[in-house]
Amino acid sequence: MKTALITGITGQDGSYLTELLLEKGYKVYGLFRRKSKRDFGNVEHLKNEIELIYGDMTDYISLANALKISKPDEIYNLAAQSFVATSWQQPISTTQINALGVMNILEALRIVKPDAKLYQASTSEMFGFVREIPQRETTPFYPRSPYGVAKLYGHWITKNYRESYDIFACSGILFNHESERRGKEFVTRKITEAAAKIKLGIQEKLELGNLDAKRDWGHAKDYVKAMWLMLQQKSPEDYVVATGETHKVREFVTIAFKHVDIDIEWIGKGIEERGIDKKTGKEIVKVNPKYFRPAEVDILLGDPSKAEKELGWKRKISFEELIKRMVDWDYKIISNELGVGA
Ligand code: NDP
Ligand code: GDR
Repeated sequence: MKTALITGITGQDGSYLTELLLEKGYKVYGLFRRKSKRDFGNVEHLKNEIELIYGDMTDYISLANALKISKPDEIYNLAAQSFVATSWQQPISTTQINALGVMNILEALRIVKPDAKLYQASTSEMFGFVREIPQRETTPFYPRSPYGVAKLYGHWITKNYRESYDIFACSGILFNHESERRGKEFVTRKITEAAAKIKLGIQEKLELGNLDAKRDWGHAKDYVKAMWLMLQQKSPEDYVVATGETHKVREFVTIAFKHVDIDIEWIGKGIEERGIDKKTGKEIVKVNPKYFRPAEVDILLGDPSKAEKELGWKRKISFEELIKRMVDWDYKIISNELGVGA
């Protein structure tokens, strides 16, 4: 039986990865932060099948201890302050977690369990300002947020430890992946939740920032398979994981509302742009500049050919199916809360 330690186990990806590893017969340990209100996040339904160890990415001792207890064959370092917008409000803690946190886990691995394999959660945010489209493993980096800059440190220090100490450490450069378990501050979940609430008559309007931002969106369930595959290879390498399709935020909104039978007509430009319900003439989407970012990543579009060729990875869930699943989920849970059934 193989053993894995997952940092960030309570997050979106941590929960899908836990399900995958349990299915494969792994013993799964997770790093768990102390909170004033005990909350298992996305692994509430799995808490009896896993072992949780208290720790924090900024606390080296706790990581060394977690490795000592779990003796993992594989470490998946998914823990991060993962919301880009917050990285301007909390630049120092974001850097401590997303950059130095990676150094901490690498040092813990090197000292306590040097034969463990490590997966580092790198991101397409490292590409940032457009240098090449589509973006691939060789595209130059130009991050555009404290989050992206900190993640780039994590990416390079992982590569450096691999080259310095001959350890098995690799990074997956994952493009945006979403799901029914996505945090509600991220644009996709904010949209699908609003579509359900507006349809059910408990929300008037959805306020968004940059509707022209383009993202390469996949489903998290597909993406955690790529993480596992990377650690099953003979030698550690970095891979882009993406769908190879890009869509504007506006398009995501149109499809999500269409799924609850609301046809949107877009009128106006820039901060005056509005989304109108064609049937009722009511304004349901509005731009609010408070959601604009100090520096934006305009377009992300990944080229997953290396992962497809070398890992045999392929995404299964399409863009439309992703939106449908998220809207259906939000509609169901909100209807249940309202007691109107779904
Ligand atoms: P989530 O925000 O859903 O989960 C983040 C996890 O990190 C949570 O379990 C959180 O724990 C934990 N965490 C945060 N800070 C600390 C800390 N100081 N010490 C220990 N744990 C901490 O993120 P996702 O699941 O979406 O993403 C997983 C990883 O992949 C992240 O590193 C993210 O940056 C990266 N990534 C994500 C992409 C995406 O589109 N989802 C794309 C590319 C990369 P708690 O519950 O206690 O808050
Ligand atoms: P992102 O995800 O920054 O790409 O990072 P997010 O969903 O927050 O933003 C995507 C794009 O939508 C635009 N946008 C809005 N975003 C939010 N959150 N709220 C809004 O109201 C809104 N309106 C427009 C944003 O400006 C942006 O262009 C995610 C995270 O999971 C990171 O951890 C990960 O590394 C990257 O994806 C790849």
